[in-house]
Amino acid sequence: MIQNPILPGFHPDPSICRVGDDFYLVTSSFSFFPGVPIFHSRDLVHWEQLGYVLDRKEQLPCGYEMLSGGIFAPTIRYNNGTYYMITTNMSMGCKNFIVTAKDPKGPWSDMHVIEGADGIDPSLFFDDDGKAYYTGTTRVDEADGSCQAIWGSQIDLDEMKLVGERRILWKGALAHAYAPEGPHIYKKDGWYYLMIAEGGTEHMHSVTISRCDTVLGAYEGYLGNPILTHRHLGKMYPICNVGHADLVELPDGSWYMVMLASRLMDGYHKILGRETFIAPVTWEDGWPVVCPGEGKVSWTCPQPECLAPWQPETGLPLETREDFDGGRLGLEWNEIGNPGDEPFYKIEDSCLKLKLLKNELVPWELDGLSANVFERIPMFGSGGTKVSFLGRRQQHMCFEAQAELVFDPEKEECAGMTVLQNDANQLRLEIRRGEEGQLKASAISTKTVVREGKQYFEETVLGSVSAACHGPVKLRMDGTYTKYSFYVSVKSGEWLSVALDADGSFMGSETSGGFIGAYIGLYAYCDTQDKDKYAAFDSFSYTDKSEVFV
Ligand code: 6LW
Repeated sequence: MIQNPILPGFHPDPSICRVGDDFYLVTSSFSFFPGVPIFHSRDLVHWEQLGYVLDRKEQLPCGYEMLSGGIFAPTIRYNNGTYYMITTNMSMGCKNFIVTAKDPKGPWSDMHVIEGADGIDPSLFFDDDGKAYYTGTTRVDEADGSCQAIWGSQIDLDEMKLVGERRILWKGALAHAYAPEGPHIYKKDGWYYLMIAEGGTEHMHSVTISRCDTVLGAYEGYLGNPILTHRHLGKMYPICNVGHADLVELPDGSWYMVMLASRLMDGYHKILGRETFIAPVTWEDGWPVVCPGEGKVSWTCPQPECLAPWQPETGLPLETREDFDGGRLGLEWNEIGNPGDEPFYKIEDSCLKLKLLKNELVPWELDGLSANVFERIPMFGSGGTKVSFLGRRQQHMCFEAQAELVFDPEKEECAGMTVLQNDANQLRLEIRRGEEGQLKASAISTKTVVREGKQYFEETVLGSVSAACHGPVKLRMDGTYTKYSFYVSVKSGEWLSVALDADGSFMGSETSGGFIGAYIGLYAYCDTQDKDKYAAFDSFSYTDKSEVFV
């Protein structure tokens, strides 16, 4: 059996390709660095993370301010000895670019920006005659206004240039389809199939398909569209937002689909963001049937019979226990925005040391701006300053995170642990120097509220405790569905509660907007200036407690 989600936690817009017995899968990463995580499997059941496609600063210009900027949906394809990853960097002004590699583990090339390729969600298709094609999204003018559509063009991958005429291929299955996007072309039995997502990436998401006998012709929609959606299942069905998919053919001619979907917690809350799921596909009368006999994505699906059992050496970075004894961080750790020239963290003396930078974890510069993420992204370019944050995805409904902090803060300095969603939707356990010189731990929530189309940040202190000591101090966060509890300990074994069962439901994408899922992170800053001083974390652990905290 394959267990869904195959990539738990924030892993949206999956794209998959098969090369012989090996499957490779990439997902979107927005403003997190390194970008575009790449996964490998040989049986579609077990997955390992190979690394990241964009792991050099030159490949990922983006700022720390806009978590939902940066890298949108990637596509991975293989042709004739070369792997191609094509995607959009929104923080570069919506530029589409390709990187290539001979080995999916890397190194991947520098960016090749495709001039004249507008829109998001680029994909590549290699035809049998050796020609390659680009597809993406664009806007077209219609008699009754402009609408989004899927366009295509031949592309010369030696020159990394679009060639020939550019054509509108399809506008989606519905008469006025909302957000036709995420296109991929496949060829089967002489037909070109164009599969896309429609309905927007939240509850109304869906997968639709069309076909044509020429690659850049006018595609005709399938009468049975959508071929997959969960929007008709209502908001009680525990897997929702199903859409943005990619297909892969197995060696025996059977097919599977990977797609994004979100798991719900405590009602209709999507704190984990959009995750990667998988489902079997059959073909009937020349069209795909997804999850035959069931019509919806389930928690398990049959394992492909033609693939030999396989166990990866490393697997996915799901749980973390770090004493920071090694020289480098595990693959699960991400920072926000381009790393720049000056490292803001170091691993030294068996500690992770975060520099006290002036940028706060709450990007106050976004307070009062448009609530529309697409209007905000262009306001912040491709980077500059940093925020001192390192985090990993929240991948489980219930978890416990702990860190040991060795830090003697001066008045305007702080460090802590956070669960962070889009921009200013976050809960923090923050350590500062109190008025009387004691150490003070506070649990703080920052939430975005929208008024008249603008977003405003509201910050609330949920609880505080003080201790007459200079550290070290242990921090603990327990997440139980939408509730988060915060504790500190200055004596071994004794936990003091700072805030219990704080409401985290506002962090779900259904209210917080944007495209991210929750991260559990460590951070440090100084209110007044960048300082050449570090907050040291001696250990960090993130543990799945789904079986325990129920
Ligand atoms: C992505 C678009 C989408 O580019 O959301 O779900 C956007 N689909 O295809 C960001 O992930």
